Amino acid sequence: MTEQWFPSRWPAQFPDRIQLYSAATPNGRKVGIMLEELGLPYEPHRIDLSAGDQRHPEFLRINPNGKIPCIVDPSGPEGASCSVFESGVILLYLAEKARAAGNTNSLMPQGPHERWEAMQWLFFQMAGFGPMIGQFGHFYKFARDKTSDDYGVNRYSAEAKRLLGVLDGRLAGREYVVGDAFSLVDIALYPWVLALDFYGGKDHLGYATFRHIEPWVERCGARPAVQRGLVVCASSAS
Ligand SMILES: N[C@@H](CCC(=O)N[C@@H](CS)C(=O)NCC(=O)O)C(=O)O
Repeated sequence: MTEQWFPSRWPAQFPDRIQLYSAATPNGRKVGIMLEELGLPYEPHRIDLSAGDQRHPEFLRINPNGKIPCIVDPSGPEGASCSVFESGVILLYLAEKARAAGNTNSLMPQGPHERWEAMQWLFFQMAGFGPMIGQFGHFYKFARDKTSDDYGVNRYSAEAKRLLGVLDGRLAGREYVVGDAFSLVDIALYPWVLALDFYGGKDHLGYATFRHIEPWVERCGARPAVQRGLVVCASSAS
C-alpha cells in the first residue's frame, strides 16, 4: 500500500481529490479535457515550465522524467494513493477509474475491436503525431535563428505533413477517430492539431488541403467540457 503523499510545494486544499500537476500545453491539455469530460473531482496545480518547476525535487518524485502532466490520485487501485505520469497512460487510468465508478461513458471504447483500435490511435498520437508535430514547432517557430540550414525544419515539416495526411485519411467519412463517438483518442490528438496555430505553421504545412481535419476540430471544440479543459492550469490561479 502506497503511503499518501502530496508535494508541499503545491499544497492540496482538497486532498481527497485527484491532484493534477500540469500546464496548458498540448500534453497538459489532454488531461484537463479528460477530467472535465468525465466530471471527476480534481484540484489543478499549475506547473510553471519556464521557471523550471518540472525539475523541482518534489515534482521529480511524482514524475522522474520531469515533464507535465502528472497526477496523484489519493484513491487509486485498492484504495491506495497512486501517482501517474505520461499523458496517454493518465487518459487510460482516468477512463478506467470512471468506468469502475459506474460512468457508462468512460471515453474509452469498450467493444473488443474498438478497444484495440483506440489503443492503436492513442499510441499513434503518443509515439508519432505529438512528438513529430512538437519537433516541427521547435524548428519552425523556436529554433529558426539557432540552426545554420533548413535541415530540421524540412525534415519535420515533411513528417508533420505526412502525419496530418494519416489523420485526414482516418477522418474521411468519420465524425471521430475511433468508433461513432468522441473518445479519449480525440482528446489525445485534438490539442496537437490546435498547437499548429500556436506554431503559426498551418499555411506552411498546407493544412487547408486536409479537408477532414478542420470539421473534426470544430466538432471537438464545440464541446463545453473541451472548452473548459483547454484552459485548465493556464493561469497562475492554482
Ligand atoms: N510523453 C510525455 C511528454 C510530456 C511532455 O513533453 N511535456 C512537456 C509539455 S507538453 C514538458 O513538460 N516540457 C517541459 C520540459 O521538457 O522541461 C506525455 O505525453 O506526458
